[in-house]
This record gives sequence, C-alpha cells and structure tokens, in this order.
Amino acid sequence: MSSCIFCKIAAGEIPAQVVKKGDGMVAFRDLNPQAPTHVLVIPTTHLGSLNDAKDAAVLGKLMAFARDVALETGVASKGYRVVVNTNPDGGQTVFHLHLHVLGGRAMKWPPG
Ligand code: DGP
Repeated sequence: MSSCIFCKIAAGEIPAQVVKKGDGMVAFRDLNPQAPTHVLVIPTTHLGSLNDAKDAAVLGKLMAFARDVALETGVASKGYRVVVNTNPDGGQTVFHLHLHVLGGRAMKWPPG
C-alpha cells in the first residue's frame, strides 16, 4: 500500500535496521524500543491488522519467523515476549500487521 510506512520499509524505500528477511517476511528494529531487544516482524504483503489475516499459513510463518529472530538475537533461552497490538484498544498505531519481539529484560504481567 503506497502510503504505508511498513510497506516502504519492506520495499527498502525508507531505511530501517533490518535483522532478518526472506520468505515474504522482514524483521527490523523498532524506532522506539521498549526493551533492549525490540524487533518488529512484518509480512511484506500489506495486511492492515491481525483481523485482516485470513491465511493461517501466513500467520504460522510470521510466528516461526519471530521465534527465529528471538533465537538469532540471543534472547530465546532467557525468554522473550511476542506481542500483536490490534486496532485502537489494542494499542496499534501502524496499520500494517506486525509482531513485536521483545527481550533482553524480564517482562511484567499484566501488560499495561
Ligand atoms: P504498534 O503500536 O503495535 O502499532 O507499534 C508500532 C511500532 O512501530 C512502534 O513501536 C514504533 C514503530 N515504528 C513506527 N514507525 C517506525 C519507523 O518508521 N521505523 C521503525 N523502525 N519503527 C517504527
């Protein structure tokens, strides 16, 4: 989608610190990190939110990609959190489906 900032990152049209890409996915560091490791995982094809993701295979690939990012950034063994904010009450601000991979510190529960 031409106006979508994450589509532009996926296309390489605006810069981002990409940590992994391939198989229709891109992972890059969040501009406003909430943990020592904070990486966003997106499908390169535009989907507005989790509500728009009808293909379970794409969701499975996204989750596996997030797990691999956690392994490759070194946070997997101590632990990490994967978050999908969805629509305004879920705290979503960028309307291109993305998974947050957060690690490098102990997480709290419940989330805010
Ligand atoms: P959410 O609130 O779940 O929609 O998270 C959107 C995240 O995207 C937020 O943590 C900040 C991040 N973000 C917004 N714009 C940019 C950008 O241009 N580059 C990068 N790397 N991250 C961005």
